[in-house]
Amino acid sequence: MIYPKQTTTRSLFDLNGIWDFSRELDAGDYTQGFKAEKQVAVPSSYNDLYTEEVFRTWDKGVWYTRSFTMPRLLREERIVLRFASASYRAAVYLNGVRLGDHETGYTPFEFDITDCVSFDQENRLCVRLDNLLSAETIPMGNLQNQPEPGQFAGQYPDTPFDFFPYGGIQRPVSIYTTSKVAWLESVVVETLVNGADAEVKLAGTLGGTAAKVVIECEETGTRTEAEIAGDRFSGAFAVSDARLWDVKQPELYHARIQILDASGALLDEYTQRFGIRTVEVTKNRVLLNGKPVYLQGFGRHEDFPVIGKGLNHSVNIRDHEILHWIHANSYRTTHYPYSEELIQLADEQGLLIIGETPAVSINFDYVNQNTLKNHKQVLAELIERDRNNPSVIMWSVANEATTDREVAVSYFKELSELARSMDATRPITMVTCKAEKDLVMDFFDVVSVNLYPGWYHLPGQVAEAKEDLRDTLEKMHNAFQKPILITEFGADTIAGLHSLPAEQWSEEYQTELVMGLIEVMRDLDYVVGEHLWNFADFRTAQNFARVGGNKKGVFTRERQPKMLAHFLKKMWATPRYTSELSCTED
Ligand code: BDP
Repeated sequence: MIYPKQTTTRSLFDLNGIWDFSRELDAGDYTQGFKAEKQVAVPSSYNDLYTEEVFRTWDKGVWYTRSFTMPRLLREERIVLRFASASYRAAVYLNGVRLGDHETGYTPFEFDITDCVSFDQENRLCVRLDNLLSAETIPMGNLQNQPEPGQFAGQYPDTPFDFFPYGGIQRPVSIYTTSKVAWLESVVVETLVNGADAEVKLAGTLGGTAAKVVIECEETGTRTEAEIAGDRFSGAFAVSDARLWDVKQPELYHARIQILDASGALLDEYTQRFGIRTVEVTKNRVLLNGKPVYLQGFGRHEDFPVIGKGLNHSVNIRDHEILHWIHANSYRTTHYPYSEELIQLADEQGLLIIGETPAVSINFDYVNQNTLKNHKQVLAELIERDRNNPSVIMWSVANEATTDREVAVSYFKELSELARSMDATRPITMVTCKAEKDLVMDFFDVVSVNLYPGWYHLPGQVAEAKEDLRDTLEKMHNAFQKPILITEFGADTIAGLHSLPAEQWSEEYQTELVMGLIEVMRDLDYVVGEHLWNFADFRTAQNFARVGGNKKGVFTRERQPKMLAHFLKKMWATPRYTSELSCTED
């Protein structure tokens, strides 16, 4: 699947805006339309739009509907309906016909509606969603509030993770058209750097019957004819004096793919953007284009007042703006794939992304074959979606699974093999909370770890927390002999709460603890980065340990800095490795 675009051969229009909405309150037929309870915005989470509690935590069936008309001039085209995501489980009906289903909430899916869309009358689109998490869903939920200690027991709604389980059509819905004769289905761009030059390989799949595929590189002017074998095509071209993509100079290239018929007439045209860069991991460094880069940044959430996890371009722009202001160079898409538009912004603005699946808090007391099946599917969908984005430098297969149990070993072996078989160009990681007791780190290139000394243990004791951190990291390094990325550490902090001496929840404590822990990390050569938890405060499920959400943000939920932000900005202004300076000055 490719990102939907308007091109010289493709039309694109969106179905965003106001839809009708109802909870599924009875066994009646909702597939051809229904009496609306409410109106709803697309894209948006529905949970925080209304005033009644019952809508906020409703995870059973909900229905979305709207109508649309198709312009007759598109009658001869192939028509595709695309959802960038729908949380968690979707069933889609067009004019009463079930088009199909999708499970997991953060990856795109689409349906060819050429045969059931009408050009003579209004079309009725109905979508059933439910957000019922279980032992088999990714992420898990409704474990009878018995996740293991530390996995947020006793919350409402009942999830083993703390962020609010928002639901709804949270990303755009669109219709795009292609020729019926032949079209581009998918494309993978891989680049190989040889000295100053690069080789660019494109491979993909075609729909319909194409006679010829031509690939043109806009920047170099190269034009090559691809080979076609069945529904697959492949081609390659060279770029001399390649301009490498990096954080300060995010150079992008464009491959125009043209699909022609036997007479040479253009059937489909699509431009795929890509970057040329390498990522490698050595025993104590992450290398971008052969030069060490220390990852400084955050774990975060797609989360904002009212819209929940709904795509909002203004919030995306603001987030990247303040990431640059504070001199962050990277973030992890905790704990699920973020919008395609945000990853594209990272490509354009030079931020390094660790792309994570929605597998947060997998608990092996509950895992079964379906959990693994769904986990594999969503990992594959993430890699397929974001593999052409140069900003994505690593895949994170999961966050905080109970990986201190033997049963976790074969499970993560399979997942790591899947990731490597799909993408040999990026390192992979898995984020542990089991420190040196983790049993699955053999399968991963970078050891990522979440550690909360000074918060969940050793509260209020910064000096002891620093010693504890050093001790844990040394044990982990002895056990795994791999580079370690600290993917989470921090302290809940109420903006505006001050205390001298520093005490938990105050801005002084967050600053003192975080800066102290970073001092330890920077003293250990095998630590390859510091990602704070969290970029901004975010909404959580209800729980006695959360006051109006998770407050570990360095920024408030409204994206204003807490005191710590100014200290980080000062420290992060100077790259950790001197070679990073040359990396950006080349
Ligand atoms: C970690 C989780 C993260 C939580 C964080 C916290 O990975 O999702 O929000 O703890 O407790 O365990 O703040």
